[in-house]
Amino acid sequence: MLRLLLQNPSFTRVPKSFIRSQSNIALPFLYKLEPKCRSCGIKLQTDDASKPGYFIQPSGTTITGASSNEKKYTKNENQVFEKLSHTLPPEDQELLLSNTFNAGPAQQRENKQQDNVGTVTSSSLNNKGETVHEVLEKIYTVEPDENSHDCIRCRQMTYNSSYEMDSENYPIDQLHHVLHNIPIEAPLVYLFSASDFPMGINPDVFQFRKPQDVYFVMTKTDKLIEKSKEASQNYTRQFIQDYLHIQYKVPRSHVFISSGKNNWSVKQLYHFIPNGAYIIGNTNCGKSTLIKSLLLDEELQRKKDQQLNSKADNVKLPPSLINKMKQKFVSSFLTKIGPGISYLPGFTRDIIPVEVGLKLVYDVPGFNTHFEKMHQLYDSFKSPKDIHRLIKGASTFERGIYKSPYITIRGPQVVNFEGLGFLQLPKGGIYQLRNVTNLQTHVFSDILKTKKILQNGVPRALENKFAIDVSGKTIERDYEKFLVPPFYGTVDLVFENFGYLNLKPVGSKRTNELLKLYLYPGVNAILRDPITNYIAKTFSGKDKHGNVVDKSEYFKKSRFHLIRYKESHPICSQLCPLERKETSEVDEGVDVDMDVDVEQAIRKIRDEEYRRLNEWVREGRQETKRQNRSTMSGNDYGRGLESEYSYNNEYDMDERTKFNFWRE
Ligand SMILES: Nc1nc2c(ncn2[C@@H]2O[C@H](COP(=O)(O)OP(=O)(O)OP(=O)(O)O)[C@@H](O)[C@H]2O)c(=O)[nH]1
Ligand SMILES: [Mg+2]
Repeated sequence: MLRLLLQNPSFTRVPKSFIRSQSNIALPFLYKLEPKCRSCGIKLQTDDASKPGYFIQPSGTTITGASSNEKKYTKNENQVFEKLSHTLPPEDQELLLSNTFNAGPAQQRENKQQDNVGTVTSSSLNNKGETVHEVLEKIYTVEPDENSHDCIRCRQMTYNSSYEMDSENYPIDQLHHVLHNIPIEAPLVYLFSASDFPMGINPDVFQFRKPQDVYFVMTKTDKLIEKSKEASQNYTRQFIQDYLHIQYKVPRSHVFISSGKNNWSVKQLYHFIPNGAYIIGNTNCGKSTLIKSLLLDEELQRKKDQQLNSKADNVKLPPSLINKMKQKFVSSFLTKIGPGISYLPGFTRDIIPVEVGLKLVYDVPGFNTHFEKMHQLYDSFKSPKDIHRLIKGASTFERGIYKSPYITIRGPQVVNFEGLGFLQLPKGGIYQLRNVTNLQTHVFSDILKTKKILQNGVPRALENKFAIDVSGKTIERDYEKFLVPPFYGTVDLVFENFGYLNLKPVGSKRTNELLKLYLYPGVNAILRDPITNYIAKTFSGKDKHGNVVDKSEYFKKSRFHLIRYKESHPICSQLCPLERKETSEVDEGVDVDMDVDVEQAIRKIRDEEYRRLNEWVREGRQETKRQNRSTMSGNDYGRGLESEYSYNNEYDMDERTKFNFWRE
C-alpha cells in the first residue's frame, strides 16, 4: 500500500512536490502506515538490535498493535515509591498523595458503608457511587496510544540515562539537509534559545526561504527574564523584533517569545503557530519541549472540563488533592505522550507529525553547523549528569545583573571552565566575572600552570574541576585557540547551549593585549554586547537634568534608560581563530632557553597576535563588502568599510571605536 502511494501520488490530494523519492517527509497518513518511534520519529524495526530504530516487541503483539499487557517501563525512583507506598495503609497513602484527610479513600469507604445504611453526605460519592479519589484518578490518568512504541535508544535514555553518543544514535544534521526534507510551501517556525542568543539563529535559512515566510520563536526565555515582570517581557520582545527586523527584515509580527518548559503564553503561542508548520532550530534548542507544552495545555484543558462535569455529578473535589493528582499526571504525560525530550543533542531523529487541537505541527530533527565536533564533545563528558546540569543553565536575572555575585580575576590568571574552555587574561588586566552558566569556574595562576596540569595528568584534588575527561589531552594538541577581539567596557562571552559569562574590566587600563580563549572541540563561543542593556533598563550615567553623574554617585543619581538595538553597530562578534603554527614556545609553556630575551619573545608573540587580528578583521570587511555587492544591501554599520584601522599596543579605544575590531 505504502509503495503504491509513493509510486502514485495522484491517489491522494497531496501535491506532487510533497513526495520526493529520497526524502523522509512526514505525512500523517504515511506515518500511521509505517510504525515509527513515538519519541524520536525513527522507523521501527525488530530485526537488528545494532541498527537504529530497534524495538522490542511485547509478546503477543504485532508491531502496529500492542496488547494491553505490554510490560510497562517505570523509572527506578517511581518503582521504589510504588513499592513502599503500597505497604502503607490506605489512609496514609492518601495523606502522602493529597496531604489531606478530608477525602481519603478510607474515610470515603466508611462513607460508602454508611451510604449503605442511608446516611451518606451528598459530597462523598457521585451518582455512580465513585469516591472522590476514584473520580480524580479516572480523570488524571495518562492513556498512551496503544499503537505507540519507543525504540530501544529512547527507552534506554529516558529510563536509564544510558546512551552512546554517535551519529547513528544521536544524528545532528546541517540546516540545508534538514530543510531539504520539508516541503517548500510549508510554513516554518524557527526556534532559538534565549540562553545563547543570537547563536541559535543561522542566517543560512534565508537562502532557502524569504524572511516573511519564516516565524521566529525565542524559547528558554525563562533563563533571561522573570515571567512576573511584564515590562521585561515587553522590552525583550521589542529587542528581538528590532534585531530580526533590522538584520533580516523579518516582520515584527512574526516574532514570539516563550518558554516551552514553563508553558509561557501557551495559548497565544498556539494561535501564533500556523497550521501545518514545521518547527525547526538548532539541536537542543527546545523544539520538542515547546510542542509538548502545546499538547499538555490542550490535554489539561480537557481535564479541566471533565473536572467541571464531575462537580456537576454531585462530588466535591478538594483542591489540594487535585493539585497532587495533576502534578503526577503532568510528569507521566511528559514521559509517555508526544515527542521525546532530552538534554542530549540529536534526540529527535525524524520528522514527527503532532496533532495539537485543530492544528497539525511537525517536530523536526535539530541542526548544527559544527555537528561532527558536537559528538566529540558530548562523548567526552565524564557523566551525563554534567551534561544535564550544563544544559539547564543559569538565569540572567539571578546571575547576570549588577547586583549578582562575581569573582575578580587578574591577568595572567587563567579561568578553567571545567575543561570545556580556558580563558587566559593579559598581564595587568583585572576583570569582574559574572557567571551566567552552570559551569563551575576554577582559577589557575597562569597558562604554564594550566598546561602542566593537563600534560602531567589532572591530580586527584582537581578532578572535580573537570567535567570533560582530559586524560591524555594537551592544550596545544586538543584545544582550539582564539583571540577575543578587543572590547571597551562590559561584554558577554556567550557559550553555545550553556549560557554566557559577563566580563567587566575594572581599574585603569594597563594593557592592550588580547584575552585568549582555548576551547574544547564542539564548544563554540562568541563575544556579545551585554544583553542586559537591551532587555532591561540600565543606569544611563546621567542625572535627571542630563548631566553626567560622578562614578561615586552612580547608583544614587543616575537615571535608567533602555538601549534600543540599532543598525549602527554589531551586537556580537565571532572570535578570531589562531592557527596552531602561530603559537610559540614561550606561549606554549615549554622551558625557555635562558639565552633568549624573554621580554622580546613575548613582544613578538603579542605583535603576531595583533597582526593576525587585523588580518582577520580585514577579511571580514572584504566579505561584508562582497555580500553587500551581491545583495545590494546589508550592514556597513554606517562607517566606511574602506577605512583602515589597525589594532596595536598604542590603540586608544573608546565608546565610539569599541566595535571596530568585531566581526559578525
Ligand atoms: N529552561 C528551559 N529549558 C528548556 C526549555 N525548553 C527545553 N528545555 C531543555 O532543553 C533541553 C532540550 O530540549 P528538547 O525539547 O529535547 O530540544 P530539541 O530542540 O527538541 O532537541 P533535538 O531533538 O535534539 O533537536 C532539555 O533538557 C529541555 O528540558 C525552556 O523553555 N526552558
Ligand atoms: Mg527534539
